[in-house]
Amino acid sequence: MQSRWWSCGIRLVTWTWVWSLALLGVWCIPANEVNLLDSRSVMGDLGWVAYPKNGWEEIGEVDENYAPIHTYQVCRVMEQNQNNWLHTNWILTEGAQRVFIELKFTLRDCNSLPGGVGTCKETFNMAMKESRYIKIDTIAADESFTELDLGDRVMKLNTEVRDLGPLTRKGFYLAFQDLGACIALVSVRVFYKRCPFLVKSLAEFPDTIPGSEASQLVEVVGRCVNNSLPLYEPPRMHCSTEGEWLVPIGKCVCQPGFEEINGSCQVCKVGFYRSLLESLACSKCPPHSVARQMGATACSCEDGYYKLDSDPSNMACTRPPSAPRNAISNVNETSVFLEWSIPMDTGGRKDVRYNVICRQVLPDGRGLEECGPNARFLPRRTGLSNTSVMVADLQSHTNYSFLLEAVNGVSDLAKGHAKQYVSLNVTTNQAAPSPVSVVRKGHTGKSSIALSWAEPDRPNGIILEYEIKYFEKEQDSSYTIIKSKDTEMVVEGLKPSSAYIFQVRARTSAGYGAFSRRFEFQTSPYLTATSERAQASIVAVAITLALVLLAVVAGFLLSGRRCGYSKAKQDPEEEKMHFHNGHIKFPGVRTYIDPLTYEDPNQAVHEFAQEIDVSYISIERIIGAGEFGEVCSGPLRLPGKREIQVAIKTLKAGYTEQQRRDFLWEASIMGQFNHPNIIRLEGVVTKSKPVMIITEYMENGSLDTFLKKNDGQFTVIQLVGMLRGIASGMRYLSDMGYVHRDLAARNILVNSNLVCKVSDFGLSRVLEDDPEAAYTTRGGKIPIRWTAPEAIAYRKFTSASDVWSYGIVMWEVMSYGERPYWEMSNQDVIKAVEESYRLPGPMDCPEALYHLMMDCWQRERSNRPKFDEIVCLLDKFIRNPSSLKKLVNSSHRVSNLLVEHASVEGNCSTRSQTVGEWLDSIKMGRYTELFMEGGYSSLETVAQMTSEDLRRVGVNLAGHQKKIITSIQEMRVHMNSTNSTVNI
Ligand code: ACK
Repeated sequence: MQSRWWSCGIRLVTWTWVWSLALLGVWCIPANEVNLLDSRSVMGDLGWVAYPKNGWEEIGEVDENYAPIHTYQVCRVMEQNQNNWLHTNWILTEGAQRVFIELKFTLRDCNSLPGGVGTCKETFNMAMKESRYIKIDTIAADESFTELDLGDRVMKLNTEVRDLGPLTRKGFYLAFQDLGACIALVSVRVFYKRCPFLVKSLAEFPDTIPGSEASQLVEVVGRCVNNSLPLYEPPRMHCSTEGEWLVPIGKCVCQPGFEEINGSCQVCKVGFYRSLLESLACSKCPPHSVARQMGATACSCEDGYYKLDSDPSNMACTRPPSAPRNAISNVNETSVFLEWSIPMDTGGRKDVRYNVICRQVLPDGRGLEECGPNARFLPRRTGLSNTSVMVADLQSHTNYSFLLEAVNGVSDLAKGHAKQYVSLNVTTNQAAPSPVSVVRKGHTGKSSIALSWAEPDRPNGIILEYEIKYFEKEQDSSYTIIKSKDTEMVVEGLKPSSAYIFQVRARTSAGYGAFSRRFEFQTSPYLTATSERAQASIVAVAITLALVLLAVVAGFLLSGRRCGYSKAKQDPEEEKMHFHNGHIKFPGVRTYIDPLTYEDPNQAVHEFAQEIDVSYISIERIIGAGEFGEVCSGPLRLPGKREIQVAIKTLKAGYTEQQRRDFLWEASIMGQFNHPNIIRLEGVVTKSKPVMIITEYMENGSLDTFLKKNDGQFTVIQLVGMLRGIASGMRYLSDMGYVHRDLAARNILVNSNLVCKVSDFGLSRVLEDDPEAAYTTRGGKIPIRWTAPEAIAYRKFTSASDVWSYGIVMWEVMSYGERPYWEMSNQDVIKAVEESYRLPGPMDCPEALYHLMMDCWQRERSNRPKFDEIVCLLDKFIRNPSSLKKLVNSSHRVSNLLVEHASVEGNCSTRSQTVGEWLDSIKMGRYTELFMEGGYSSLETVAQMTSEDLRRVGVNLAGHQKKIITSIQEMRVHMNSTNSTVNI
């Protein structure tokens, strides 16, 4: 028998060539693995020690390239009580705390051995020693071989990998213990994984050895390559124990004056510049500007050309405009209507405005004099945006000289630039005098009333006489007219105690002006002389009071007129308040401006979006259908800029003006944002058809479809990385005072680096304008499932309602694009949410994330977390993935079950207490910081902690551990008593 088994051993050896290169695999190893030992690469004797000597034996073989194959075999299956050890040499760890051991071996199938082989084993043990031997694992073969296989010359080579850590010493031994199996150990490879040096987004990440824990991520802050800077935040990556770089956060960009070429920052050439961190490539200096040095961050204007600080850096330098052209006048009595054409040269700017200088030609060649304050300019004298003005209330029969001047934004900078005017000489006609504005009553007798009045404001010539028309009140079918050369007269022959109506008008050689308004005065009754005097003084007081009242009313009317005017024309202050939509504007914080505040929607579009010439865009393919037309993609080649891939939203033909406005509305909003997690607007095409909105291209399309396509493909940390991006974009929007209202995974776009960006800025206005539209959104679908209850009930849309929607997006992400509330009807969803039921935790969702979702779905909106808190918490999870280890309790994730909100939160008293308050209450407040850093930010997560977790967060004193654990146990009892799930 012995020789039979021995021959089996010999046959094993004989076939070793079969697993030469082909079986052992090619000699190259993955770039992120570093070998500490590879038995295949040792040229001489391995020098491993076998004990007892007749146990493991080394069979020296060579492969077809004559490279050594060190095979150790043992096959003492027929003998009882085998205990054969094989010890390796000392293996240096090179600083790795976690190593992997890859074994390749064959193992004989015991059943295939002839006769009852009672002692035969099909496993062996692997052990390691730092200070003493510890068993690593029992190794079994996936496939063992039989005599038959040997006959067929088929070797069933097994590969097993085990990981080992945390290691604490500089090195260790490995040992293999055979207890009576028939094994050939063909190769042993010990290696560790490291995240290899990487340059990503212009940041260098050094060779990094992962942490010792299996799921630990080591956060590494990247170093921006030469001539680059971090954008917003220092770039970070996370090195996993698998030696993979995960969750990129932040990035570097070339500093101004440099551009990114092949992963490094190259200086801008002469004639080129780069000013903004956000733009990528150096751009050619715009017209009329130069960059004489390399590395320019801006171009300077040629002589005679200027730039405003507020002009975009890619705008050409400009100059003041030439004079207006083709000026004509049209005289109507004492009004002149002036009209002109835009200047031949606008100076390269769109902000051309016009000023009118009005001068009266003095008689007898005495020169010119500025027009007095009486001349009225409609709409105004300076800063006219239209090419016409009405000048009214000039003097009649008078020569005027008007100078029309065009100015633009840089006119004030061009001090030495001679102003250019177009002049117009005009002679006014004679107009009738304007109406007398006030008629006053003087002494009143029982049959007479003394009247006086002022000359009309605009006599328009010499007043030849006044006509006074009067009649007894309510008897206006007959009246009397008397004339006066003066501005006073006594009307006599009146009835005592009677009310009379008086009106006065003036006459010049141009004719009569209009009558004044009606004035009512009363004659005196039959009275004694004294009482008549007393009466007169009372009347005088009354007149004074009436005049005061009149002045107040006139003032009120005038101010009312101003309001009306400014409302139409928008007073800048009023505009400002309106712009900010009720938000207080703090200096330095950019605020979203509602395009509704623009009277002309086109103006809003061009304020925030760059017009792109359609010839720079090529449409290559259709990627989807939007609400207004097709969505396409293709390259955008702007002159002097690098070609980029863009998405092109088109407005289908036959649109109405309202549809065009609604379509471009989104661009007016998107153009105001500049953040790595908000879709970037490149510009609009409005000057040709079809009208287009051009945005950056997002290779992976919308998040919901992307997740469904890649169900189960991402690590939790990758999903959290996506959620962090979305939260960061939303934090930016809420800081800007913008409420999204339609935050959902379908409105998030994903690029090739898995960066998520918030998009779709169209809905808010529809909801604003149309009360019905709360239930009929653009896609015909109601965003009820994503919308906070207060927004559904009474349209209270705030950043807090966006936080609710964010919670739903978290749920969509963690369930890989599942439809929230599945097939429940919208009405049922509203009802269930109202009754405090909430979505259950998705499958395999970390509990900490589910708690965050539940917090987003707090009924009381002030209790929901803010977006900056969400970003902060997600950052903590990423830094400390062990906080995501615990998955949601299965009772919270049964499909079609909703969860009662209170059940996850615990009762109100537990809920309202923070972790810090609880620790304070048991005098352990000093650990609050450590708990937060460890990801234990809610009492629900704390309630799951074990003593081991406590040690991990850094509670090392036994007495403190005991105190905290006791309190946690009490907390659990309390929570369990309120825990329930409900089927609806
Ligand atoms: O899920 P999708 O592929 O991503 O299909 C829709 C479609 O157009 C209609 O909206 C896709 N889409 C929209 N904007 C972009 C963009 N900026 N980059 C890539 N795809 C986009 C969206």
